[in-house]
Order: sequence, then C-alpha cells, then structure tokens
Amino acid sequence: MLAHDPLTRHPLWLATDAWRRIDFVSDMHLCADQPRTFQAFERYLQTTPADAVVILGDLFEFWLGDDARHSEFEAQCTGLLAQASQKRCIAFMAGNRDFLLGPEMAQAAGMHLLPDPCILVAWQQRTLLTHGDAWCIDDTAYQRFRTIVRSPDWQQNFLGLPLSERRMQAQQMREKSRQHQQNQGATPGVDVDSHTAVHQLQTTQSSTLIHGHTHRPGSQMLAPGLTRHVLSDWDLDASHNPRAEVLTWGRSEWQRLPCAAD
Ligand code: LP5
Ligand code: MN
Repeated sequence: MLAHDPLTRHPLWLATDAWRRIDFVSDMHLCADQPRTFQAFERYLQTTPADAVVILGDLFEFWLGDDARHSEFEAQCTGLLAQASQKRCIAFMAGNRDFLLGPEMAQAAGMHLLPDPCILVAWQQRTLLTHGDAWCIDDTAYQRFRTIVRSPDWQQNFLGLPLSERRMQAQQMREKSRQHQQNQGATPGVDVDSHTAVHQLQTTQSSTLIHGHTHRPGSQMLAPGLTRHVLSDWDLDASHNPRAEVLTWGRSEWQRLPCAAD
C-alpha cells in the first residue's frame, strides 16, 4: 500500500483505482467520558459509503501504548474499528495524543499505519496528509515537548511503566496542556506555519493539504493552485458548540458532512 517516491523522497500512498470516495476525519478524542462523541463515530463508521476512511490523528483522547487496547473502552473501540475495516480500508496517522499507537493495535483494529507526512495519490492527484502539530513551529514549548516524547529512548522507558503510572502521567500532561493554552489568553491559538505548508506542498508536488490538530475547520487557498483543508475536531458532549464533521473527497468534489450521535 505504501511506496517511496524517488522524486520527492516522501512516502506515497497509492489509492486503489476503483475507489470512488475517500473520507478524512481527525481529533475525535475518543474516551469513555464522551459517550455521544463515541456514538457518533460508531454510527459514522458503520454507515459511511466511503471506500476508505483516513484518520489523521487524535482518534483517542490519549493512547498509553498498545497493551491498553484490552481495557474496557479501548477494547470497544478496537472491536468497532476491526468490524468497519472488514468493509472498507481504514488508515491511521498518529496525532499528538495517540503517537504511541503502534503495529499491534493497528493490526488488531485492521488499520493501515500512515507516516506523517504522507502523499496520497488518488485520481491522478497528489494530496499531502499530516496531523499538523509538527508544523505549528511557533509553539516552541510544545515543539520541545514533542522532541522528547517522540524519541525512541523516552518511549521505551515510558512504555515500560505500569499502565496505571502511564495513565497518571498522561492526565498530568493533559492538565499542563490546558494551562499552557489558557496562558496564551486572548492571543490567537497556534496554527500550522503557512510558509512550511506551502514549502511542503511544493517539495512533494502536491496541490492539496489536509490536516487536523488546530480545531479550526475551514478550507482556503494558501497560494495560487494550493489548497488547504483543515478538519474539525469532534465534541458532541459539549453543552456549547457541539461539533462532528467528516471531509469527503470524490474525484473532483469536496464536501463537509456533519455527523450525529442519533
Ligand atoms: O492536546 P492539546 O490539544 O490540548 O494541546 C496540544 C499540545 N499538548 C500536547 C500534550 C497532550 O495534550 C498530553 C496528552 C498526551 C498523552 C500521550 C500519551 C502519554 C504521554 C505522557 C506524557 C508525560 O500535545 C499543546 C499545544 C497544542 O496542542 C496546540 O498545538 O500547545 O502543547 C503543550 O501544551 C505544550 C506543553 O504544555 C509544554 C510543556 C513543557 C514541557 C517541557 C518538557 C517536559 C518533558 C516531559 C516529558 C514527559
Ligand atoms: Mn492534535
């Protein structure tokens, strides 16, 4: 499924010729405390007519390692994904919440793992896919944190801890992350650096960029001929601004479709 592009030295994911529709989602942040969001995702996966569902990161609120897939809620999610993957291709790229999702979980859930970034080639068009966090270069505190937790040494050490200890550390980090964002106050939230995005599109010879992470859904022209689609996060348990959306691509048509829990 994955190839290497000798021209741009990037991973290429070649879509199957017969595909008619590809869906993109990200930032569902699934967890046991958000039942309506889970229900909407379950319903979406069971009913979408898409040939492929591409999950661009932060499927889970956090992922503590593949051994966590046996916990009650994670096992429910694994079962749902495994069932859906019998009917259509499900591809997964890690986000900043679930970068510890590895080959064991991917296999149990029937998901194809995608590297970040990755070029999707479908209907003779090249679309660049990324979660988005690596290109939020102005958020220097986050980038420092990212370098640490993406290092093999840190990961080996963390995955060697008991699950309960990992859960506690992840919860503490979530709290730090909330504070980090509150401290930014009224300044606009971080975004993918537009120069980086344009440069990446040019070097991968892609015309379209799709990413999540920023929770600022929308589509825009980054430069002549270069389009960016930002995916929505999902939260149907919030009392204000409930949201859940899928971006669909069908050869030449792009659409944003809302998802509901019932
Ligand atoms: O996630 P979100 O949207 O709230 O914010 C992100 C960035 N925050 C994170 C942290 C995650 O939310 C934490 C949960 C991950 C669990 C993964 C598994 C277990 C890992 C356990 C780790 C101990 O990704 C946030 C960005 C925001 O996106 C927008 O882009 O701003 O970044 C931060 O909050 C930055 C930190 O607050 C910086 C803290 C400084 C830490 C210094 C290094 C300490 C190293 C410790 C290593 C464990
Ligand atoms: Mn994210």
